[in-house]
Amino acid sequence: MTTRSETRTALDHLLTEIEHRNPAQPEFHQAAHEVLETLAPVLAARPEYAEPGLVERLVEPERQVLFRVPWQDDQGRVRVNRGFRVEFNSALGPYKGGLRFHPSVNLGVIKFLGFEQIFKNALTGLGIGGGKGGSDFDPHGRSDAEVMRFCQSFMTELYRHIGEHTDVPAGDIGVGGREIGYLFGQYRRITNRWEAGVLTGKGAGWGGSLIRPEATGYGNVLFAAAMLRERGEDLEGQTAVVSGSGNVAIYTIEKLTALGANAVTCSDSSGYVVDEKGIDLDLLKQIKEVERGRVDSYAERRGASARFVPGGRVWEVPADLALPSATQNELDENDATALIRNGVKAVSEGANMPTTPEAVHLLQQAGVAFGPGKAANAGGVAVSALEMAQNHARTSWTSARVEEELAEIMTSIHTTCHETAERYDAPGDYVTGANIAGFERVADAMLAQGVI
Ligand code: NDP
Ligand code: 2IT
Repeated sequence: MTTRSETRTALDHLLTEIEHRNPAQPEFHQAAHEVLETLAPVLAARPEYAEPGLVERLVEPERQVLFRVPWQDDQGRVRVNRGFRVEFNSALGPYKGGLRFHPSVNLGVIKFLGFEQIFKNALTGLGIGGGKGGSDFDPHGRSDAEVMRFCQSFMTELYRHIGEHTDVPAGDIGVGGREIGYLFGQYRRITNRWEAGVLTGKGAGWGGSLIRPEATGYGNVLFAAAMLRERGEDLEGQTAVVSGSGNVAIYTIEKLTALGANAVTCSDSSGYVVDEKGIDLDLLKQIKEVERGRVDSYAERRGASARFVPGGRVWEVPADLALPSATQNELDENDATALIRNGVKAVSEGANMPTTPEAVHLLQQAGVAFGPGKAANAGGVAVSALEMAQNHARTSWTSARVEEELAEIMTSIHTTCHETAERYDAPGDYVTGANIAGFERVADAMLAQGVI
């Protein structure tokens, strides 16, 4: 019988080895720590999982693809970016996860995202494995023609690694409907196949699912509402701070507003906007989705209720709820301290790993309900899997049906995390609950499928 402390020592050794074998990948180390540090109770209680090799296989991607992406800018100059696709784990289904185009992308960032995706996808209860990809290409300030040429070059290599039964990419930072369109077009041209299920996040008129653009933000708000319900509260009348102003942030604000909360902030890498009257979504969508502009122009056009704070972080604005929806490590110890001082009740992660480990610890110690991204933002990938199901059946569902399924999935993820945390003596700890529940499902499949 292995004790929890023996298991913990073995996991510590493994974490040291992970750092040694994957040098200069701090985000991947952080994600591995965050998961492995919570697994001791389940490995001690279920000896079959402690089998040598299971966790070691789980932290090693099944396949990693790195490639050159040459393209020409509008002046005819040749640019060279780097492309990535990390196919992390396919025990539960084809690799599934987004593509990120952002200058900060490197192998460690893609591995952290791919690793998180394994557990997130397992939590949805659907048949999807975990993967992630992207490029250090920066779409900001690029013309549509440049973005198209980049996407075509990216797909000219990526196409040989993906497919509806193999690996199904989607969007993430810097990759939305426009990019998915260009990528799909090039895939179709190269392969001469209408293979709708090879990418998700497609346009609604050509194989995309209704509600996929909204799904991550809507799902996160539903998860936050479920956490509040556990405390006998609801969203009505709560003030919320939201970071980011992209896909996830916009639909987070939309759902918060629809459910009676007041979302008072949004941000981008230039700073944030606070709007006492609540964010005007028509204006924000116009600036971000149509004009591809910056948030300071929101403050300029909105009038007296709004102001722009250059370089600041939204967490200094007093609120009942915080929904980080921009990027990793955007909410640190100082931010957590400010949120706690202002009486925050719940933090629900729309982004992937936006809260540093120290900040998570502070929030949990202070009794704040904390929803980790792999549970709280799983609505996006869940609706991607529903898009795959619709593509496979050559049908399309109404938005009401997709929304209903999304709501059921988010409630079920919340219940699973909550019950699993209780089962492992960590009541109210959604981090432990999400990690263990996701792990159990993947580990069972890996054990059944042998050493591969
Ligand atoms: P978008 O590209 O649509 O928006 C990203 C937003 O975050 C922008 O406002 C951007 O500002 C800001 N941002 C990005 N990087 C930084 C940075 N380094 N510093 C400050 N601000 C930054 O991306 P999404 O909304 O799709 O993704 C947001 C987060 O949600 C990511 O963590 C992503 O992994 C996660 N996520 C996304 C899902 C989806 O379905 N799209 C599903 C689940 C999670 P700026 O334009 O100035 O860079
Ligand atoms: O982080 C994520 O879950 C996503 N970017 C969405 C992935 C997907 O395949 O829809």
